[in-house]
Amino acid sequence: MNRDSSGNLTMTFEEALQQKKQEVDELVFGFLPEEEGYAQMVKEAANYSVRVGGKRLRPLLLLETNQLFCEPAVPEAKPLAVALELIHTYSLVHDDLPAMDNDDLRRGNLTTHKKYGEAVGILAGDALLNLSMQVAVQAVYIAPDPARVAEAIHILYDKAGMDGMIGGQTADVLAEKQEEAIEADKLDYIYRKKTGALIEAAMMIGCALAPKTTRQDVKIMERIAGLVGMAFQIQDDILDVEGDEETLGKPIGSDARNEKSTYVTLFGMEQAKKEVNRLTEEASELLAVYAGKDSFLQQLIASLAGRSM
Ligand code: GRG
Repeated sequence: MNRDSSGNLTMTFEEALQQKKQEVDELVFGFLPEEEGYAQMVKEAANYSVRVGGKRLRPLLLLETNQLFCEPAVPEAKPLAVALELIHTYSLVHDDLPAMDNDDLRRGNLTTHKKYGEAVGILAGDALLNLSMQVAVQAVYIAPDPARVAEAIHILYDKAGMDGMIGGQTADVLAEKQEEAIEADKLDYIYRKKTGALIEAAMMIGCALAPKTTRQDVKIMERIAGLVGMAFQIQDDILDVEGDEETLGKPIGSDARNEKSTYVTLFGMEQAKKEVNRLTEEASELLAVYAGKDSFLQQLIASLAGRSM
């Protein structure tokens, strides 16, 4: 706890983050299926993938961006935030499969296919994507302005799709097969899409759902989130070289083992760290029009640049 200028006790950023993350956890868990019936195993696997942990960054960004424009957040932001986390989780489950990264550990635990087998792993990813849509449409029924929810759902599946995250993942998977080092503009595309697209979706949807925002505001959020997403991915590359395995919950050095081109292999560690800071500062400057530098959202974005997991 800290004291403000009037002597009142206030939560530190870390305490507020933990509290908000716990609220998101409870929100997301509330939409998970009962584990029963002949399809019990796929439900268990889907629930396991969600419950096993994670920073809940994307729903936090969505809800906090919404609150920039309307306090408290509009109720329809909640199903959209959950849907986004479900899409993110499905993407990790599929990314870990033998046909993609073939990883055994995620968030310090067995990956879904390692625990439940490959077929159920694939199905659990599919199920989470399907559930995301079932959850997202619930927002239509509680929204005073369904047109804004339609726009939000459009953004979500556009950013998750073939010109978004799936497009980036495809280019990434294909680039791993190429012999020579990756071209810088292709790496930029992969990072913007594979990692950046869902972060853009988070801030754009948060903004689009607020009653008085304009398309111009949503565009500005896309730009800010694009910078945040790029910094987030480059930091991921840095952590794969310098991170702590226990904190990360997975082995480091996987990029080097797979001879994968990353921002670090292309431009060096020093430049990578500089770039994370530069991108984060630019995002913070643009956001300052909407959010004071000591706001939770600004602090959240700043914390990502120094993250260790
Ligand atoms: C399979 C369609 C499909 C897409 C996969 C997200 C993704 C696309 C692949 C993951 C590859 C990867 C590890 C990228 C680094 C950045 C990233 C998205 C990390 C995971 O996100 P975090 O750190 O994860 O927010 P937690 O566990 O905290 O939720």
